[in-house]
Amino acid sequence: MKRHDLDVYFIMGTNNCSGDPLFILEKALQAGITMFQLREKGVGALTGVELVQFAKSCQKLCRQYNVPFIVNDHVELALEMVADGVHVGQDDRNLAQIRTLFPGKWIGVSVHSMKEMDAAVTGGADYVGIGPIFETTSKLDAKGAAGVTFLSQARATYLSYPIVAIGGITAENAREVRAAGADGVAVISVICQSTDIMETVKALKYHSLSSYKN
Ligand code: TZP
Ligand code: MG
Repeated sequence: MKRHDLDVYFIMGTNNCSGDPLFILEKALQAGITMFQLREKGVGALTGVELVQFAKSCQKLCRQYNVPFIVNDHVELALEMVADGVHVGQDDRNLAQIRTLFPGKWIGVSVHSMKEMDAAVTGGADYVGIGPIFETTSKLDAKGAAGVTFLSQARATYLSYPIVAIGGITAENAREVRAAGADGVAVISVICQSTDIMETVKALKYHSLSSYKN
C-alpha cells in the first residue's frame, strides 16, 4: 500500500448511520474517500447472512469507485468475501496468524504505544491506526483522548511507515494530526453525520489544507 491510500479513510457500520448506510457510503465514495472499512459492531449489529449481504453491497460499491474495502475484526468474513484487507485491534486475532491467512492483503492494526507499534511493524502489518486522538462517541470502549504526542513519536521513529490517525477527527482538526505525522485521517461520525458529505470529505483531504498548497 501507499501512504496516501490512507488520506481519507471512512469507517462505518450500520449503527453509525441514522440514514441509509449504503447511500452514505456511495456519497462518501463519490466525494473521494481513499479507503473504506466496514466496522459492524455494537447494539443491533448485523450478523450471519444479513452481515454477509450488507458487506457484499459495501464491497460492490467500493469496487465501482476503485476504493479498497477493509473489514474490521471479522477475519473469516474478510476471507470469505475476498476483501482487500482486515483491520484488527490488540484484542483480536494474532497478527502472525492473520498474515498467514491473508498473504498479499492489507492488514491494519490499532496501536497505542511504541511497544505495540514495534510489534505491528515487525509482525508485518501494512499500516497502523493511532488513536483516539480526540474525544470520540463512536467507540464505546475507546481509551481516553491521547492527543498527538504518541502519533508524533511514532512518526519520528518510523519516518515513512503508513500511519492513520483516528478518534474525533474533523475538518477543523485534521490539519493538526497531519502536521503531527499522520498520512491520513480515519473517521466515522464526521461523515456519517454530515449534512454535506461532498464538502466534508473535501475538507478532510490532504490537498484541502492551504498550508500544503504550492
Ligand atoms: N477507534 C478509535 S476511536 C474510534 C475507533 C474506531 C472511533 C472514531 O470515530 P469518530 O466518530 O471519527 O470519532
Ligand atoms: Mg477489533
